[in-house]
Amino acid sequence: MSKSLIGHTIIQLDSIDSTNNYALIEFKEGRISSGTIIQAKVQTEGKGQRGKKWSSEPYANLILSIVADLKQWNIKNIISLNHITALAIQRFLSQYTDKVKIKWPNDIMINGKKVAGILIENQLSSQQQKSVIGIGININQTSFPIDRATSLYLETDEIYQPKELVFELIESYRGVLNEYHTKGEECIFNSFNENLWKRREKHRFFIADEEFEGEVVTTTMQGQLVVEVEDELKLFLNGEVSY
Ligand code: BT5
Repeated sequence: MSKSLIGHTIIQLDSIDSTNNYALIEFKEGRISSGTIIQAKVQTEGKGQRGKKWSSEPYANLILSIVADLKQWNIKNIISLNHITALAIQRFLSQYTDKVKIKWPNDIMINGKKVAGILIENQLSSQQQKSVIGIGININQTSFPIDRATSLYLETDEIYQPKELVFELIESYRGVLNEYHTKGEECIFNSFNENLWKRREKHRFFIADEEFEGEVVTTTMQGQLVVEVEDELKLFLNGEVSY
């Protein structure tokens, strides 16, 4: 059933400012249907969360956006899209290397370094629930202008073809979507939490300049991170704490 939900159409672009921007416009105008994937070889103005940037060397990496009509995908809570996407990437990368973890709220880490990021942008109204799921995965890039970044190549010593890997990512995504539909949102939510980076490990957290030690316990269906600090559970919203 889920085969038709995602990846029935893949549009390959040579160069674009942002696959998310392109997908948002095309989806809004009705020129592409739910499940279509926009992949780019070069992205010049990649977006991260809250005005941040995603930088990706030309031709080296997986840069794509998936458009989804949440009614067609039968997704009840929009946060599940986050869980499904993170797990799909985590499982896809775990075919090549271990220690792949999900760093709340939207990063994928290998050995403590960021290998992938997710940017979900929604067009919600009473009539429609459309989402654009942007995914950037570092594949063959060898050096980064930022700390704590890595690629599949750096972790496995092998070069990959992003054009071929996209099919494996789609397979992984279909598997997780299918699990969501057969086993339910709680099962996906639990898997997301089981794979959290630094879960039940002592770690340093920051709120602006204030530093404290704590342990990631879980996340909530409202999207908060639950951290145990000196025997107390504290809840943080996206952007409130860094670690
Ligand atoms: C993200 O934001 O991680 C979301 C990234 C989503 C990128 C995809 S690519 C296809 C689609 N089209 C778009 O325009 N975007 C999506 P955030 O959690 O805010 O992280 C951004 C931060 O990650 C930056 O401020 C850098 O510190 C770091 N960063 C930037 N490029 C990176 C890279 N290639 N690898 C690792 N870290 C990176």
